Amino acid sequence: VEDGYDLWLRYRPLASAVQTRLLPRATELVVAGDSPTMRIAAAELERGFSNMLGHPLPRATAIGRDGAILLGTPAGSPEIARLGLPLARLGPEGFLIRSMPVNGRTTTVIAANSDVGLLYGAFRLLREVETGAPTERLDIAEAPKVKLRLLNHWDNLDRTVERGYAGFSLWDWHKLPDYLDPRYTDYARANASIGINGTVLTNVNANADILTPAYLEKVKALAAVFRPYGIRVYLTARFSAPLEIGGLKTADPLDPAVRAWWKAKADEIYRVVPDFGGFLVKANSEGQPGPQDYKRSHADGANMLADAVKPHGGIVMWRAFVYAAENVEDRAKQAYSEFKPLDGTFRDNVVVQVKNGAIDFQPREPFHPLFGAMPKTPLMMEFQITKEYLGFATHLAYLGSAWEEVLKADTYAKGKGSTVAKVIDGRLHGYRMTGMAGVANIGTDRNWSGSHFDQANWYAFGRLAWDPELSSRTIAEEWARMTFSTDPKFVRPAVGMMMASHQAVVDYMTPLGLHHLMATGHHYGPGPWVGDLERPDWNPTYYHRADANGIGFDRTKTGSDAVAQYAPEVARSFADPNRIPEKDLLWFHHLPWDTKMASGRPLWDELVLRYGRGVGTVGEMRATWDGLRPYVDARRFDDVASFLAIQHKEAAWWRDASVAYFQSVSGRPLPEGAPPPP
Ligand code: GCW
Repeated sequence: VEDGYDLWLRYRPLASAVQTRLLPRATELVVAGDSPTMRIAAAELERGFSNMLGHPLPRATAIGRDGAILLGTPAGSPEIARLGLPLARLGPEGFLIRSMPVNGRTTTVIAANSDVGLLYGAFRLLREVETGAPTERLDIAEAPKVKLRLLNHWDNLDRTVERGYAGFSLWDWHKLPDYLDPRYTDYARANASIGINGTVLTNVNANADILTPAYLEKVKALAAVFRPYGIRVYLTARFSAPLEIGGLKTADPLDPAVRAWWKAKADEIYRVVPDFGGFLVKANSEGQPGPQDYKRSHADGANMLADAVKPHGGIVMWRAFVYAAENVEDRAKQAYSEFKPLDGTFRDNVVVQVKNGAIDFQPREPFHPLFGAMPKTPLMMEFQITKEYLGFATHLAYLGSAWEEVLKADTYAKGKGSTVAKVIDGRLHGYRMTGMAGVANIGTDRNWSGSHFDQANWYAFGRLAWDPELSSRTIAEEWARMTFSTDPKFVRPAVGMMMASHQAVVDYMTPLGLHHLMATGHHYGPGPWVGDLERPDWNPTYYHRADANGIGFDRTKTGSDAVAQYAPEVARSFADPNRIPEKDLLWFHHLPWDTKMASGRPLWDELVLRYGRGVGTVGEMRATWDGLRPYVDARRFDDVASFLAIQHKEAAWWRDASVAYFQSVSGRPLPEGAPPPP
């Protein structure tokens, strides 16, 4: 049965018409050279083509027939070197695919500067075929625009996954290092197919035990599985580890004994895993230990770890997601306040990892004010693939479009056109290191991501990390074609549904710039009323500030003045209720219920109708999916249909609870066209 395990790498048999067209271009495979990575690339081509063509792709040692596929690097093969292909500008991970005569035979050449480039090229050629692209005259040259393309697993050592909705952690620590679950290989393969080149195995709310010898042996075993797929392993470092596993009395980053401990720990790790990538650190945030416990700065902490891994070529990814209960400043301002003054003080092997928005992966957030504000410190993007605030695995929300919106946002840091994408790919400030991290949505569920459509978010993350300027629609099309069907009668409606899905969730959860209205703690379902009083910033009323007069968080001069953290052009437009895009309105403004909206309606009416619109869109998504039954296998069709039914029911729950609550505050009647109260 089709249970989703194969992800987008299904390689279903092609229609016979397509096969006849393709056959002359896939007659034999010549692999010029040998290495574990090349063997994987070759096996993938054999698996893909034989499944799609219905007959094996024979191996040959030299090109003897028209329609050969030739794979190799100029360094490893004189035959490839002789072709004189323009590979220099493709870097260590790029590739070239070209239809050209070799030895007088029509050939598809996959060439690269490294073996992993060949693997990426092999996956790319297969994608062309799988998506039904014409393969007669190929001339593709590609290189990733971002260097670090990483998954962040919030996986605990007991195999629970923080904010994970797809089962338990894939890492079976108990059976490692001696038993290697074949799933580790499948995981590496799936990631390599979309260009992901690193994985942080452990939760940012870190457990120091991962750094003990017994666990490092297990990490070594995983690293060995991932290595030929071009994937490096990283770990989270608990800042207080010197106390917990080192027997020290302090973790002060300026203390010589602490510095020596981390240096020795890094040396030890690199003895076990020579190509270890480095550390990811969450410090002084949500109660985690950090340098501020010793009155030191984030730079002091990051630099100490950076010094420890530097001799081995390692890096430190230091998270900017910081906020503290004691801090009375608007939570949205805290990361900028703490990090902006540190610009230029970090070691050259430190990257600061910044969430897309200033609060916390809300259904929609304006871009984080740090982007564009730290020209001397490489910033990498952190997106959340797992849908903590977007209905977990059951609600369909394609995040490609949400991420595209952030990447296209203009920071104006160097005038118009200074997009977040250009910050991330390093062009704007000339960053020496570039990166994008995605908090993984992967677990032991058979379909990996908890739902079939959540696989699209893993896929889209990889594609955008490779090229932050890709269109999310194009990515959705690729994914839908590979995962389900190339039939335009399927692809068009399915992609339409995906592209509308994120806005639908925003509408029924947090329209018009509202945020953090989820039930406290688990974040599933509505809870705009008073929540966890332990900390004001865990309480939804802190964010919406609704009262009899109006709603929204005033972040202009008259309020927290968070707008001032943006470049003047952006700040001016955000600060002006008439210029700010309506989608961000209540993020920055507290407005009377009567405020006239673009539609001409008062804010109150608009808010209620947006809630209704979100539910309506989910209804349309269900109808669309119903019409796609002929193109989808029964199992996956039913899975998706059941989840859409859950989403529809819960979208109405969100609408009804939210409208009822806000009405209890505003005291206003429901506008015409609103559904009657339940
Ligand atoms: O989104 C919040 C989550 C926490 C998470 C934290 C973070 C890992 O609710 O579960 O902790 O962000 O990003 O550090």
